[in-house]
Amino acid sequence: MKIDILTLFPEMFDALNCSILARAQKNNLIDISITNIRDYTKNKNKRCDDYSYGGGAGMIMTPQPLYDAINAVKKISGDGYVIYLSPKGTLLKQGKVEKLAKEHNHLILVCGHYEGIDERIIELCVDEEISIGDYVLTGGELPAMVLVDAVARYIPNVLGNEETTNEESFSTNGLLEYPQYTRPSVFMGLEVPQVLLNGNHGEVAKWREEQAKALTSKRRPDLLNKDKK
Ligand code: 4H7
Repeated sequence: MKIDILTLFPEMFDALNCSILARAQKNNLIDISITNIRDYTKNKNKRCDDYSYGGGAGMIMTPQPLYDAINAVKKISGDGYVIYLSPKGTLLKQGKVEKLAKEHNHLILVCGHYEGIDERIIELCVDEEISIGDYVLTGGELPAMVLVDAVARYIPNVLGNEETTNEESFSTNGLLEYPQYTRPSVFMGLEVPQVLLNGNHGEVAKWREEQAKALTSKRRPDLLNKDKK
């Protein structure tokens, strides 16, 4: 999977060079390129923002450098699915993450900053507008990293054996995860539930399922009897 990220703040993406995503890049399972939108401006002062037509506080990202940057990265693979991260987008869910990972081999993520981008870029270039949640951020960079991380987990061999995804929240059963414990068996006077120490796999599976169901109905009843798309 090829992922191009277009941003005015490329340094933020150093965070992708850690842990599982660093290993996935080293193993050529994902190829992440960060493009500084400012490198494409034809403005003599390298400005990439301008005032809003109609007035109002805050600056808008100017269309020319974005248009040229998007078309430049599209040329590399001949194509690419362009996603704009914005609070106005469709809410990102696990089902969408899976679909993006399986249906595309080149994603182009456009990160807006300030008050966002000129609407004509959305009209001309953007295939899909996605929000990672109902809260406001200073830029689309963190949402882009969230999307990269979530998508990468569906790319074959990105997760090692120890990290596989089968029983986790949302992935198979749409429930929240059961509580987990490791050594020691008593910590600060708190004991690990006895059923987990007995070595009875059937009992363990039953307990975990009960815990997952109880937690989900208490905390996220909206997830019960609901498809994940
Ligand atoms: C694009 C358009 C995404 C990017 C508008 C981005 C939350 C999310 C941004 C904006 C984001 C999300 C403009 C929204 C200024 C906030 C005060 C950057 N915030 N801005 N507004 N939920 N912010 O995915």
